Amino acid sequence: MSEPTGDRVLVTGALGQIGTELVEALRAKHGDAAVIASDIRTVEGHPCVSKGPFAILDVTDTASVSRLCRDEGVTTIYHLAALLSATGEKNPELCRSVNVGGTVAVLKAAKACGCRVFVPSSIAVFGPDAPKHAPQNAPLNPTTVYGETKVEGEALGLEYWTLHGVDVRGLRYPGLVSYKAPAGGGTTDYAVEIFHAAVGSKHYQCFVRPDTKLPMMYMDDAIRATLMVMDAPATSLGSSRTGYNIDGFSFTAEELAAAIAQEVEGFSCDYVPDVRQTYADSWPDSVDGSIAKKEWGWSPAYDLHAMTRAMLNGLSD
Ligand code: NAD
Ligand code: AKB
Repeated sequence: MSEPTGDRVLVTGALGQIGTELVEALRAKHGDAAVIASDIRTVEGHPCVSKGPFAILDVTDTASVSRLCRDEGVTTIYHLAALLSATGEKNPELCRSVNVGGTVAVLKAAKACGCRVFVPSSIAVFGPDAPKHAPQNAPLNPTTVYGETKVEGEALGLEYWTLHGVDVRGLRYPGLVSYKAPAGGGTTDYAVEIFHAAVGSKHYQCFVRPDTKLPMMYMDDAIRATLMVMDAPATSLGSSRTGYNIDGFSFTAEELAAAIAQEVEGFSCDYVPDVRQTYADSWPDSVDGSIAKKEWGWSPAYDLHAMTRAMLNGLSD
């Protein structure tokens, strides 16, 4: 195990797809005892719960968020608790309450306790009027409630930085692909579910059209980007600090199925689009990550084939 760094870290929404791997990486960096995983629920045997401090924390409960930060001497918050697009569009009120209300609670606690904060954004900030290869600075007019909450999250982060000096940073994650935890109710979940089907029944019924192309990223790259942006000197970060585009790679659903079929004999996929197609159609095909590259050196390591092999190996172990 590594030497403690002196940081005291809180991760909200830690039992989700990203938190499962981010807590592991943060505990390797700061020491197990220095990273408090938290979530509104618990899962028996989950490594975030069994391998270090864990707290039940509802991020919409402003007083509890502040109390935990103060009592535990938290110095950095990774705020992952949120509802993703598919779940969020089914319950817009709860989506706004958790995604915006939770972010306000975390920023208030950070201001009071002098914490640094990471708040993830998403490619869902873009809407149909953004170019299909989305630049860093494009019109942000999303057509999903989830996307609106992400635009609001970026704006709140900038407000707390400029008005209150809270060091808030964020990334517009693409769809994330990983095997250690299930995807959490988003539109890009098909790119995760398809691998589970490939190692199981060898057949997947995909809920978007075969030509649906979205920006995606393997989780190892997403965790590396998160640690990089948080480690970057504050002086290198410009006005995109709460919502950097980060490029991974893009593929259509059909290209993903073909990449899997190259590795898994007999794998097949059919396509029955549902309402999530609408959300996917409103998002870009790819993003321009050149500002992240220039300001803090972002460069992805995985492409479609490296990710496919890593996913299949991970699920077969
Ligand atoms: P997830 O759905 O897998 O996990 C979210 C966690 O938040 C869950 O464990 C859930 O129990 C918890 N949660 C829900 N309501 C809560 C509340 N009121 N208080 C505390 N915890 C609560 O999500 P994820 O994929 O890990 O995403 C984390 C963040 O990254 C979110 O902000 C999401 O918008 C963003 N993001 C994710 C992706 C992706 O592909 N996974 C892409 C872009 C952005
Ligand atoms: C979702 O599909 O909702 C997320 C995201 C791109 O924000 N994966």
